[in-house]
Amino acid sequence: MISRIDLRGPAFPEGGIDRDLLPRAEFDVEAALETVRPICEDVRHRGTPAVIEYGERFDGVSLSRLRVSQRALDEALAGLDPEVRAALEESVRRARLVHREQRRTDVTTQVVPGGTVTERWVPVERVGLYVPGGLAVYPSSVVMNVVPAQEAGVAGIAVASPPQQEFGGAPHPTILAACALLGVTEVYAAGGAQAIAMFAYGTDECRPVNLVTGPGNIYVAAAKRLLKGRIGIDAEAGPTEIAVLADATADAGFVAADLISQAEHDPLAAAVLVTTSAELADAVDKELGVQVAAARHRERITAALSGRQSATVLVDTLAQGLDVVDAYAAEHLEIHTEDAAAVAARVRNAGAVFVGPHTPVSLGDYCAGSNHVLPTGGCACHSSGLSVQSFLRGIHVVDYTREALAEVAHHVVTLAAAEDLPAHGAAVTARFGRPVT
Ligand code: HSO
Ligand code: ZN
Repeated sequence: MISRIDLRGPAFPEGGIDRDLLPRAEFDVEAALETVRPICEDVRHRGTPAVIEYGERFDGVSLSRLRVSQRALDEALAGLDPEVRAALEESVRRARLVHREQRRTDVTTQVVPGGTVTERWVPVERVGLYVPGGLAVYPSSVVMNVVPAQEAGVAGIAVASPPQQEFGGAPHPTILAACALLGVTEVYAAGGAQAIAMFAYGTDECRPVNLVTGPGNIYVAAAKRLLKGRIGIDAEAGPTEIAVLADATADAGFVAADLISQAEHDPLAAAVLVTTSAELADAVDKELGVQVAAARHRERITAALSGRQSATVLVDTLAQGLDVVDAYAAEHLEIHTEDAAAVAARVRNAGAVFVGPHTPVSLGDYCAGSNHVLPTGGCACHSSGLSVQSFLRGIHVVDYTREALAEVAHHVVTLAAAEDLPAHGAAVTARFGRPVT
């Protein structure tokens, strides 16, 4: 079901691994840009009626307003299964523990006597959090977006999630309940590119936001790319990915279960096993055969595992395995090896690392305390997952006295002259009424 790439022996590219050699889902955001451009423009000019019309066209619902009433939020929470509520509460509690530690304190550096730079951390004023509602419904993503925003001190938090035919055009009730549980009161029944445009440009119902976070489908990703600059974005999340680095000590049943767990998200999801043990690879194949056949979503799991984005990669050594997983830069990386913690410490590129046999990705998806909004598509080599930091800006507050300025003035004048920007130098010398060099 899952294809093999054999990099053992001389096949291993010693000069470094070209990341294009490795499997990756087809996720052509560029192509989707042309589809979303007119939608975003339309929302920009016509506002709410345009968002409602796209909801009719794409989600098959007809709404008179997008904002979900407080009553609907309260009712959703009241109707939430108590077990789901308890699980969400535990998820929130653990996420808060971790994210609270990420808060930044302002730091003042005295550069010279009388000259200081303070880095002040200021939350973004207003954010739009997107919660998808396609193949699956993710109240857990509400937690993963809202908790860091709240811990960062964001004052205005708006959530958008696609309207569901089944629920009279409201977002899924568990999404609404999760919002209510977290104290989020501003929720919109809007999905796709039109939701991102609504956040970016604002409408009569929804004031524009400064930053949009959260995963979504390719149209959401394309709208984020298009509107980036006007708004900040976290990342253009693509299909989910799991990589597993395993040696002969790994439990094939666990590895197969974890590969399947992420393949369950999407026919485009990627599952990559990198191993030093051909025996383990065979055992995992066997387990996949058994476990997939019994899985509820076996169709999309099979599509994901047999797609060109998934593979088993055979290597000779763990060091080579680490090179492969670093080149791949997976959203999620599990380590199933001897001394897994030491191996994990050597990983350079991954959205999140899950250490040892008892730390499956699905724990992190819900209840580890870590965040599950993570960089996909190889972006883990330059970006981090969602955190409190995603919702903060560091502002340098620079404060120099006359004496401190005088002391360095000649250097400023010299550098300004070197860049042929004498007015820059003059702005300094003006303070002293005489040349400073
Ligand atoms: N694994 C997904 C997140 C998720 N899983 C939500 C279950 N629900 C992307 O990290
Ligand atoms: Zn998941």
